[in-house]
Amino acid sequence: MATVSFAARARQAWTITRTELRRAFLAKRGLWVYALALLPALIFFGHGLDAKWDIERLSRGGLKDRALVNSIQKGEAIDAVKARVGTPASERGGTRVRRVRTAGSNGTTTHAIDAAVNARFVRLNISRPSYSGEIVAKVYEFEIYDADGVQNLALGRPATGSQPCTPEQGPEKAVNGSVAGGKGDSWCAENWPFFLQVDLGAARPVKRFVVKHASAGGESRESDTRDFNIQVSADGKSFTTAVSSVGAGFVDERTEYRVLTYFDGQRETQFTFVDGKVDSWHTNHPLLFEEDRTIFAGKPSAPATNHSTARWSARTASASAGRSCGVLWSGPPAYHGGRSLGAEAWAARRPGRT
Ligand SMILES: [Ca+2]
Repeated sequence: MATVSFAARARQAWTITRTELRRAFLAKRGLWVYALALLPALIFFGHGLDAKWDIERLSRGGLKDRALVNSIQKGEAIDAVKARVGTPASERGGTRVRRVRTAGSNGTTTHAIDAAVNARFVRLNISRPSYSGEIVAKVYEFEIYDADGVQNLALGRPATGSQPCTPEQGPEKAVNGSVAGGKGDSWCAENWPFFLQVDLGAARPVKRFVVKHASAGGESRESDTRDFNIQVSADGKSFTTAVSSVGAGFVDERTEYRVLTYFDGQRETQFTFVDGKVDSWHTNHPLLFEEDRTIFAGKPSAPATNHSTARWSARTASASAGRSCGVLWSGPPAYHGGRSLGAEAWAARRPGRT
């Protein structure tokens, strides 16, 4: 019986091994399993890179002492904070402009001049006919008073103006003494230039003007006249401006927002300033493996060691104590650090500032 050499056995074994490897481990249809197996590692790697870039970006402004950052209090002025804590890692902001109605205007604006002027012709010129952007001027009533302010001198006087929207909405409807009759109780015009002129019959001292805009007649406030002026004339040819006005009882309410971010090497804290004062803050750890692990495990319960438990309790206590997370971040944000977190996980990631 011929003896098979060791080398021959080894060759045979290697050939079989190679065949098996190719068939079982390197088959194309099996590659997706490796890709799937690598996925968690890729996610962690990506998160790590993301956190690293975050930390580099945040560190550019210099690291701040944690106690100093923690000392920032609600209501503190932005200049005081910068002077005390230093230049933030980032600063951004903006302005929110909200148009609000001044109380009690009711679609009516009143314009008084310092001293009465003699005028026979009074002209209302409209440069921006509405707040909505609609190019339609609507005036329900235009009233003119002298110094004692009792008698409406414009009432029932001859009026002229831009071509009306409909024959029922002529200039005379702005001096008929009422606003309650619906759209037919207003002067309406759709073509430039927008003007309404009243002839008082003779030169008279005038001192006060009242304009009742669209909403005084029950239409939308957005249809109220936005910009206009009032001119007076003795002869109907040369006019002088008596009143320049912006807005039918609206004021622009501006709110300035700034967000300063301070970084102490581990935590970034974003302070939101409203009109220059600290209003709220929010703390975030760019990289905190302990908490990440807990979140991935899906149970924000207390870790085993006493040391960790103490830290954990401190965190959850301060989180549940409702440290202001303010206007911009009220409630548990649904998205954070590149992935979605549940409410519990969010609470766990929200460490106290002390
Ligand atoms: Ca009217």
